[in-house]
Amino acid sequence: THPTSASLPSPSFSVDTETLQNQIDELATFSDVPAPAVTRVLYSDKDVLARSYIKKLMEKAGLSIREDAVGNIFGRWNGKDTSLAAVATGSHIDAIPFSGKYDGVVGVLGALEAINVLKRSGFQPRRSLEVIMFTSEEPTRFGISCLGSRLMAGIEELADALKGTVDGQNISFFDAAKSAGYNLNHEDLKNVFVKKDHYSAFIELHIEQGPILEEEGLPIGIVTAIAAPASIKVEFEGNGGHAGAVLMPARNDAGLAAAELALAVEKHVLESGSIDTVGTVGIIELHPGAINSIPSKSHIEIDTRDIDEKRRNNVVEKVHQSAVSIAEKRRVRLSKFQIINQDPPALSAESIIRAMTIAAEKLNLSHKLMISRAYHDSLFMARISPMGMIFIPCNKGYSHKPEEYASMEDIANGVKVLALTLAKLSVD
Ligand code: HGY
Ligand code: MN
Ligand code: MN
Ligand code: MN
Repeated sequence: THPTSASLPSPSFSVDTETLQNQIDELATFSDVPAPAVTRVLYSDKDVLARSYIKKLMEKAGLSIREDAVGNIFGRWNGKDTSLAAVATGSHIDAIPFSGKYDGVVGVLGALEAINVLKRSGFQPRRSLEVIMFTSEEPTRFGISCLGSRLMAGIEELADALKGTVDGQNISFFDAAKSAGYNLNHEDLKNVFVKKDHYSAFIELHIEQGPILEEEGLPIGIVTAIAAPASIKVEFEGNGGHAGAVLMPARNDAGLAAAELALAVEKHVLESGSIDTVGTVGIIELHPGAINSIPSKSHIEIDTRDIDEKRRNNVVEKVHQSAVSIAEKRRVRLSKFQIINQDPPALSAESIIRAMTIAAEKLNLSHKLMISRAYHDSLFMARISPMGMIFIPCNKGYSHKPEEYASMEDIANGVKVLALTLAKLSVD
C-alpha cells in the first residue's frame, strides 16, 4: 500500500523565508532596467542569465533537469512509483517592460521552496513532483501569450504560426531561440506537445494581481476559473502629410482613427453590461511619429477579457465593426485587423480545489474561492491536466508595474499550501 494522508508532512513544516527572499531579490537583478522595475524578455541576455539561475536552484534542490525545444524547463523529484503520472507545479519568470519582481516568480521560486520544505520534512512522494518554468508567459516579444504552455497543450496553429513569427526588430522566433541556446527548427516544435495523461495534476502559485485578498484580509485565494483573454492587432493607413499645410477636409489621419477605435473599445466593453468585461489599448504606435507630420500609419494592440466567453467574443465582434466603420468615415485603409488569440476561459478541477482547500484548512489559513482575471500558464495546462491555482495577496493589487509587492509572510503561506497540496496529490 502507499502512505495514507496521515504520513503527509505535519503543517508545522517551515519555509526558509530568508533564502527565498534572497532568491527573489537576486532573480530581479537579471533585468534590462534598473531596480525596482524589472524587464526580462524572452530569449534576451537577461532571460538567459535568469534561466541558468533557476537551473542552478533546481540542481541544488536535487531535481533532475530537462529542457524542451523552446526552453520550458522541468525539474523533477522522482517519486516511489515513477510509472505513475507526475504532479506538476510552476509558473514563469519573464517580465513585461518596467514591471515587478513577483509576477510568475513566486510560482517558480515558491515551487522550488515547496519541494525543499517537503524534502526537509522527510516526505517521500509516491507520484513524482515536477517544477516547470514555462519559457515565456508574457506576450512582450512576439505578441504571443503563454507561448510555452500553449505549445505544451499541443496547439498546432501556434506551431505553424511560429514559422513566420518575428519580433519588433524583425528577428525570427527561431533566430531568437538560437541566440538563447535553443537550436530548434520547425519539426522540433511537435516534441514540445505534452500528452493529456502525462501529468495527474497541475497547480500554480501566483500573486492575485488584484486587490480582493488584501481588502478582505485573506491570506489565500483558491482559483475556480481563469478569465478568457483575447488580443487584437489593428493597423490604419492614410496619406499623411504636412501638419500645417494640409487643410482638415483633405486629411485622412490614421492617428485619429486609432484614437477613435481606442475609445470604441472602451465603449463596447462598458456596453457589455457586466463588471467582468474589461478592455484596454496598451500599444499605440504612429508613423512617422513626428509632431508636425499627419500620421500616415497607426498600429494599435487591444487586450479584452471576460469570464464569460460569449460576452468577450461579442466585444471582439463590435470592435471589428467599429474598425471598419471608422476606416470608412475617415477614408483611411484598415490594413490589418488580426486576432492574435481569442481563448476560452479555463475551469479549475474540483479535485484540486478540494486538495488546496484541505491544505489551507490544515494550516488554519482563511481562504476564499475566486476567479483569476489575469491569465496564466494554468489557462493552457488545464487543457492537458486537472488544474488549480493558489493566490496570495499583493500590495494594493498592484502588478505589471514596479510597485508590485508581496510580503514574505504571504509568500510563505502560499508555499505551505502548495507544499501540502503537492504532497496530498502525490500520494493520491
Ligand atoms: O496579462 C496577464 O494576464 C498575465 O499577467 N500576463
Ligand atoms: Mn490507496
Ligand atoms: Mn504578467
Ligand atoms: Mn503571471
